[in-house]
Amino acid sequence: MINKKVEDILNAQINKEFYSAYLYLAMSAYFDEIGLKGFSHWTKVQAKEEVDHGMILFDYIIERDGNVDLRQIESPSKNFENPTQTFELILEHEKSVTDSIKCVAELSEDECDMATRHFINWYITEQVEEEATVLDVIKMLKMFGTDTPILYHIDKELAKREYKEHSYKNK
Ligand code: OFO
Repeated sequence: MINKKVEDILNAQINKEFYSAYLYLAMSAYFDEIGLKGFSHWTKVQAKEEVDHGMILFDYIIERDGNVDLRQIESPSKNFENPTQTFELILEHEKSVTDSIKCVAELSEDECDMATRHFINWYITEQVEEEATVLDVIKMLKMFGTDTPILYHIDKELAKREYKEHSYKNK
């Protein structure tokens, strides 16, 4: 049986991952509205990955004989002004997710739940990758500018992103 404090923080993390999916979907809709199909695709793929992140936690809690507690998901922000500002919001958001993952690691260690401490390592690595990928896009937008022909090429680049399913068993 999983430690109750650890179970609680994992359930809170499920909520954050599903909120992330909502946020990326809101961004995907925004990019679609302004005609950036590649940006829209990229954020939609990310939304699917966020659902996977939530589901891995879900399956892990069940495997540890814990109780999954699905909490209310907040409405995502719709404060999107342009691609650069939106990607900066993504980076800010992912940094906050990284912080909450660190709290899961810290608590599981404090509670001597070494299985969860080990399990959460996958998320720590995933966050490094996510922040780096987002930063690459921001650098691209800042380096090349956002004139229409440039944006057109960046959009084509982002359209190439492929969805790779992650699950508890194949993460
Ligand atoms: Fe789940 O990594 Fe982003 O939020």
